[in-house]
Amino acid sequence: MHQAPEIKLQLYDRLTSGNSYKVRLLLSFLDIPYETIDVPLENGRNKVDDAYLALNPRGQIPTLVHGDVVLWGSTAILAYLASQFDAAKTWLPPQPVAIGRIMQWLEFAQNEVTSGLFRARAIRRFGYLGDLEQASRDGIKGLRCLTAHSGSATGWERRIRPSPTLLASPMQPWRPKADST
Ligand SMILES: N[C@@H](CCC(=O)N[C@@H](CS)C(=O)NCC(=O)O)C(=O)O
Repeated sequence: MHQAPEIKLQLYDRLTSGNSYKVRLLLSFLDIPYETIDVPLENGRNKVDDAYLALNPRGQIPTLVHGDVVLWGSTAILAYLASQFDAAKTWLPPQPVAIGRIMQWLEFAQNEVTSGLFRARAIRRFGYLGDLEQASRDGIKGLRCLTAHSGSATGWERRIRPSPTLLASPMQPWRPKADST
């Protein structure tokens, strides 16, 4: 059982944001109470002011505020939440191989998935600038890599770890959404 944090977490996000969804998933798995602050979208970009840019110089979402700790970037936020609130160390196990494997797929999510599935959806649904055909091709390439290799990742998880780890969350946003743009 996880202990609720003494200081309530704030998550700047938006319901349609896949990177925020990763964080909401882990918060929910860890049963951590939090409040959300909606960052509106305007012409395909976040509508942010100087106060928000002081929290997150990239102007992106998600951003997590936990007392004095301010973090942006879904990968960093996932690692923080798992390290800070998962006493059982299930989600981010301390073993070197586990950390390496998890970081490997989190990196994949920030590269192939971002330049492919994420970008294709963002262009089609939110009017991001970019080459939709190239993003779709990159998305398919990423999916092929995921299909070919995630079997070994989950197989590895099953052998070494009986419980899910952070490997479970970074791919989730794009699976249902890849078809629903
Ligand atoms: N690498 C960042 C990417 C964050 C990102 O691209 N966020 C999108 C929403 S999913 C966003 O803020 N888009 C609007 C904008 O950039 O103005 C992460 O993993 O958090």
